Amino acid sequence: MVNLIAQSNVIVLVGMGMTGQSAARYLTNSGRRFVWVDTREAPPALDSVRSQFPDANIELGDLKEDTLLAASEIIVSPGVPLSNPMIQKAVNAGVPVLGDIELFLREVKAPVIAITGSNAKSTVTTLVGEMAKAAGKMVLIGGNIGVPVLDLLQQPAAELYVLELSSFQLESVNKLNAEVSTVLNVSEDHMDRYDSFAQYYMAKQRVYFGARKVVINREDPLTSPPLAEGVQQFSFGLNVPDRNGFGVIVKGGQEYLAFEFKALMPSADIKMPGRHNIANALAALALGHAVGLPMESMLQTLTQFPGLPHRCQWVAENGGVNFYNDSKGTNVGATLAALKGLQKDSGKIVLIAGGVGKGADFSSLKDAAAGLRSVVVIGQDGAQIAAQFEGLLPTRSATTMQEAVELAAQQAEAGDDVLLSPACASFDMYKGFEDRGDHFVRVVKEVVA
Ligand code: UMA
Ligand code: ADP
Repeated sequence: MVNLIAQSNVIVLVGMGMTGQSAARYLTNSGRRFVWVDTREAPPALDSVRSQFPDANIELGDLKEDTLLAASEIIVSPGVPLSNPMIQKAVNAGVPVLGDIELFLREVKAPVIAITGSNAKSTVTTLVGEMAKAAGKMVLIGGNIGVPVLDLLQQPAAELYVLELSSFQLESVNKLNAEVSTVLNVSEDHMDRYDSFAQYYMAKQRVYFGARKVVINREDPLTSPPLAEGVQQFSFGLNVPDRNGFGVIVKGGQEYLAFEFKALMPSADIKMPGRHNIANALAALALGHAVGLPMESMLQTLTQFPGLPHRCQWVAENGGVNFYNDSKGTNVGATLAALKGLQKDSGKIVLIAGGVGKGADFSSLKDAAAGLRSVVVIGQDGAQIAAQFEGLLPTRSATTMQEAVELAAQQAEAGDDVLLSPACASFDMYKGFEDRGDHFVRVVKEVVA
């Protein structure tokens, strides 16, 4: 159907969060008119928006058909599902619906590295950014990591952009045309937004549309693009690498990172903790290699980059028990990776988990039971997690983080680890994963003091 009213040049911007505000700055700077809508009657950022954009034309509450159908384009924030019936009506009427990533791509000429995956996105994005900096490149990182991409345009142009992209952001991208794209891994997440796992997987796959090179995870077939003809393919994985592959090999009893058959450096020299971070280091090497970053400086970066806070971050040691903050473990796949990543020959893990489950199936957490001493659950969906371990392990329930840490500390034995890796979002008890992790760190420091 033809959009009869698209002759108007008024853009409709949906959402007043970080993305909406950056898009409003971008549109204002380029002298374009827009109507700014938000489906909440009182969005949290409303006062700040009104003071930053005193002339903005704002509409609050349910999306209005007249407004949407009169738009030349609708720019949606990632938190707004495209399945919203009003947005679908606009799509069916031929109004172009896009996100901030598409607007950014229209402006940018430099190569883009596009990174998605259910987990490890922020770690790999930051690490690739650090590698590029160490190689002397003018690089900017942004996207789902918390820096809206349109804000990157306010800075001097970069030689390379490294973007962390969520499935929500990818839904509204038509063709990314990245220099190199990767899906790091795919496991269930955001099942409260998607009708099926297949739909979530398809959103992730959009990162490959138009990519010149791709990086896949050899250990996760869901990361392969369906059609890779004519596209250069690199891979990573915690196994022996093949052609164009990064992996690990054992030489003289020592494990090395390797490219094809060539040993690069002992994997023990990576500063980030845990085996899952060896996989993340290999993914970053593959992405950096694909855009021509020098190997030596990339390896040097791996010996210095400590990892990000809230991702298997070491907090304290007390009586032979180490405490780790993995508050960013917000889905089952992340928690399983953290548990496997920290596993040692001696000692077990006391897991603190729970929060908002986002409709997840927690049953695969059982696969990690052998490495666990016990489980302490917190939050709204904690009981669902405890139920998985019934008859397998001791479980306890806590109503506060303080109580959870105290219970975990009591149960841990010398040589064990206490790990906060909730497999859940935090919004039942906290403002976000940082708030939850910061609280855990404070409580641990009090408890072990
Ligand atoms: N809103 C509506 N209708 C809706 C939903 C939201 O009007 O149906 C409005 C809200 O009232 C609010 C605004 O939209 O005013 C919020 O927009 P948003 O939810 O898109 O959030 P932003 O503040 O723009 O932040 C987004 C990402 N958030 C989401 O995708 C939910 C941020 O990722 C990202 O850092 C930021 O853009 C910059 O790119 C956060 C996130 O939780 C960290 N991402 C998810 C994840 O990592 O699992 C995908
Ligand atoms: P994202 O941005 O995708 O959420 P992060 O780098 O912030 O990724 O890491 C989030 C969580 O994912 C970590 O706290 C950890 O629990 C888990 N994780 C880290 N690396 C991996 C990996 N290679 N595979 C699966 N899970 C991982």
